[in-house]
Amino acid sequence: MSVERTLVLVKPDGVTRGLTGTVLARVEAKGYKLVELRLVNATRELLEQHYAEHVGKPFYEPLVEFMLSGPVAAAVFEGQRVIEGFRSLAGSTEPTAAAPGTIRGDLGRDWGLKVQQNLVHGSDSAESAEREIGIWFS
Ligand code: DAT
Ligand code: MG
Repeated sequence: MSVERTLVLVKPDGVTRGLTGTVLARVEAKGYKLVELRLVNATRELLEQHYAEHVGKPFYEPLVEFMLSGPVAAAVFEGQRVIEGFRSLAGSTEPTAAAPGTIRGDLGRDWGLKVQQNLVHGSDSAESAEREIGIWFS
């Protein structure tokens, strides 16, 4: 069985709040291997590809604007079942509801904005991971 890879993004809220190292350290501490890392000022074109599944949703434009608001730390982590494992470590989408002990639950909150600022992105399937790694590391 080949070792799985996932795309992890520390979103602009995480980078701006100085939490990049904390987030990456938590993923490393769980045991996953960091295999790619770069700081990116995303373009609208890149984000339109990355968030294609969300086009037309009410939070889509606020989400793109948020992701353009500052640098993003893009990383690839590797390990058995890392896609599922990172999603579990990240916690649920809404930081208010995300369980304590998760990245979003411990470090995030609702700021009353049109888009949830929840610190991290993680690929949700092997197909998404392959597609997203190609977008951020081409
Ligand atoms: P996830 O990042 O947990 O995979 P998603 O892919 O459904 O969540 O949505 C992408 C991002 O958009 C998410 O991290 C935060 C924001 N978002 C999702 N649903 C939202 C909603 N109903 N209201 C505001 N922001 C939302
Ligand atoms: Mg998603």
